[in-house]
Amino acid sequence: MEEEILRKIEQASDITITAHRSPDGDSVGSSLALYHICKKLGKNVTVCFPDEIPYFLMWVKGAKDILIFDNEPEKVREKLLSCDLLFALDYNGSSRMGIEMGAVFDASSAFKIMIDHHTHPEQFVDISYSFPEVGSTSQLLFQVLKNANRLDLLTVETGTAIYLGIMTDTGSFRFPSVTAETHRILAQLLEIGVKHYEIHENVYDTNTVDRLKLRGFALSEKLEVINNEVAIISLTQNELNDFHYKKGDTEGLVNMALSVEGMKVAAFFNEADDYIKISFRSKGTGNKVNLLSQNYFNGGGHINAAGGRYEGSMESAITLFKEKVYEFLDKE
Ligand SMILES: [Mn+2]
Repeated sequence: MEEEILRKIEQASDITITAHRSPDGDSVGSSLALYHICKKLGKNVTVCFPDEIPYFLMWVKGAKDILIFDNEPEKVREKLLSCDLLFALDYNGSSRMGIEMGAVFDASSAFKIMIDHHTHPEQFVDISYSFPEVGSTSQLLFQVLKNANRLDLLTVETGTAIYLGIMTDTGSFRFPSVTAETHRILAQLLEIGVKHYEIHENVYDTNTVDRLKLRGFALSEKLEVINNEVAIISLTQNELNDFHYKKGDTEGLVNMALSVEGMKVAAFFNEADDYIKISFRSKGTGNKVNLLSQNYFNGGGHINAAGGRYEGSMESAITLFKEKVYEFLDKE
């Protein structure tokens, strides 16, 4: 299948790459890695995202050229409809881009290829390259190159983007999804000149004073631990406004909650315009937050990292979580 994917790229003249809403390190990393690969093959290629990229990923080469549907819907619509090859990276159903952009994707007559690692892919593409057991889409992209015998296409830019995606989707190489193969790939990336320390610095050492204070407030005033195994942090619109919240400021807070000794699950509740946005994290293979989110919070994801949304008040969202979370915990 990998050779076929490469063949499709080589046959195409105009390629568009899409990823899910709320871009993260893996969607940005895999999209821009593929973007550089297509460019190296001499293709006309554009990356189109539904909404804006968080500030801590803007340094990735090519990020500034990404078209954003929320800002320029007509341009993005035109790209999706006029290209002859359309990629869906790091998501597995067109609704993950939002209803409007998803509808444009479905309406496009381009040949469609999905490369993704989320469970239960929908049938919305011509080639479905789906590996739910692999930790990141960026790792899958490396796998595509390797199995198609095209590692010659790997450059420092491509390798940097792949490293970024693997790093952010594995909690810096610590989730159970990390395998010996993941480390072999990382080693190969370092061998071609990827500077891992710069990637870590660019992503994790970019705080503003407001952001640090918001995080301090969240941890000292809003962290709740239940039964020594479940941790919750919630932030309302007013609280976010007090610290001049900018997109990305609460990134990773849920992992800090999970870092309390003994925690099996952590949840972060974030009041958005007209709903509550929730991030779930867990440890081990028996605490399945993807199922919790699928069943009660209109979302999904992976066993150890999932997202969801709740229509209603913050209080009722937290109450529902406290009621249902134990159904999804390891019973030992
Ligand atoms: Mn991913």
